[in-house]
Amino acid sequence: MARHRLSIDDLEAGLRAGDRGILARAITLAESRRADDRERAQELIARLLPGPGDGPSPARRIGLTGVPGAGKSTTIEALGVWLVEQGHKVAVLAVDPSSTRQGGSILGDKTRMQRLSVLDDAFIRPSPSAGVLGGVARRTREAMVLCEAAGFDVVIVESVGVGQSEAELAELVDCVCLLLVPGAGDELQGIKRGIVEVSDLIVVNKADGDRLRLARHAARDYRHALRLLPDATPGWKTQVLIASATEGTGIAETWQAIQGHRAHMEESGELVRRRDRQQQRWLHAQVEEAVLTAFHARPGVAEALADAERTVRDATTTVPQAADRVLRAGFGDEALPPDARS
Ligand SMILES: Nc1nc2c(ncn2[C@@H]2O[C@H](COP(=O)(O)OP(=O)(O)OP(=O)(O)O)[C@@H](O)[C@H]2O)c(=O)[nH]1
Ligand SMILES: [Mg+2]
Repeated sequence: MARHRLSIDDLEAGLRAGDRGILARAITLAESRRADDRERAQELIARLLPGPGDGPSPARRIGLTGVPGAGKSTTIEALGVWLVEQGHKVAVLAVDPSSTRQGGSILGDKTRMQRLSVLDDAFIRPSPSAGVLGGVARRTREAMVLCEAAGFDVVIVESVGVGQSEAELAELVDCVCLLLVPGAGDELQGIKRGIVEVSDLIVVNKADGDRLRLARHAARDYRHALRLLPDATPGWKTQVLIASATEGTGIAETWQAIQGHRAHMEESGELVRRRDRQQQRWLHAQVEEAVLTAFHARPGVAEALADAERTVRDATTTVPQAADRVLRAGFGDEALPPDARS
C-alpha cells in the first residue's frame, strides 16, 4: 500500500491513541532534514509539548550507558519485559553511534531485544543515522516527546555516548544509569570519569557464574570511589547495584533505585530544575544547529572551506587566517562579528 502523507491532525490523533505505527512515522518525520518535514515536525511537537503550568511530564526518562558489550541491550530487554509485566509502556531509543560504525549492530539490537520487541506495550527505535552533524541529541529529544505523547511512560535511551561527550546523556534524561562489567579496571573499560560523575545509578552487570564474586568486589570499590566525587544529582548518593541481565537478577532492584531517584528529584525540586536546564540546552543547540546549517548553505562557503583546507595543508596560510576567509566567504566583511576577526 502506498504510504500517503499523514496530516498533522492524523499524526496527533494516532499518537494520542498510542498507535506504534504512527509513532514510528512521526519519529521518521522528526528525523528528516527536509525543510517542509522539519516544519511539520515542529508543528506536531508544539501540539504535544506541555504548556505553561503543566509541569514536567511524568514519564521516566532513563539513560543507559556503558561500553560496547557491557550488556545494555540485554539489560533493557530484561528490565523492559519486567516493566511491561508491571503495566508500564516502555519505549527504547538506541542512539548508539557504534550502530553505524559497526554496521549490523542495529539488527543485532533487534535480535537481542526479541522478547521485548514483540510486546504490544513496547516500542524500540534504533537510531538510523547517528553521527549526523549535531543532530543526535535533538532527534532524541524530539523522539522522546513523541514517545511520551503515545503513552509510553518509561523511555530508555541506550547510548555509548550521544554527542561530543558522554556527559551529554545527562542533558537528555532524568536519570543516568551506568552499566559496568566486573573484572575490568576502569581504564580497560574505557570509562571516563566524566560519565561516572553524571551517573545517578551504577549497575555492575554480568554478576553471574564465576563473575558474581568479582561483581561484588567491583561494586564495593565503586561505592568507595564515589565518596570522593560530587553528587551527580544534588542530595542523592549514587547507588551501586549488581545485576545479571541474562539471569534477570537485580532488575527489580534497578527499577527501585530509579524510582527512589525520581522521588528524590521530585521532592527536592531538582526534576523541575533539571528539565529546565535541558530545555535551555535544547534551545541553544537548536539555534546553533540552524545557524551552522544556514552558514554552510551560503553560496561560496563550500568552496572557501575546500580552499582553506588546502591552504592549511600546504601551510600557505595559518589556521586562523584560513578560518577567517571561510567566515568572510559566508558572512561577508560587514556581517562578520568583530570578535570573530582574528
Ligand atoms: N553472562 C552474562 N552475559 C551477559 C549479560 N548481559 C549481557 N550479556 C552478554 O554480553 C554480550 C553483549 O550484550 P549486549 O546487551 O548486546 O551489550 P550492549 O552493551 O548493548 O552492546 P552494544 O550495543 O554493542 O554497545 C551478549 O553476548 C550478551 O548475551 C549478563 O548479565 N551475564
Ligand atoms: Mg546494545
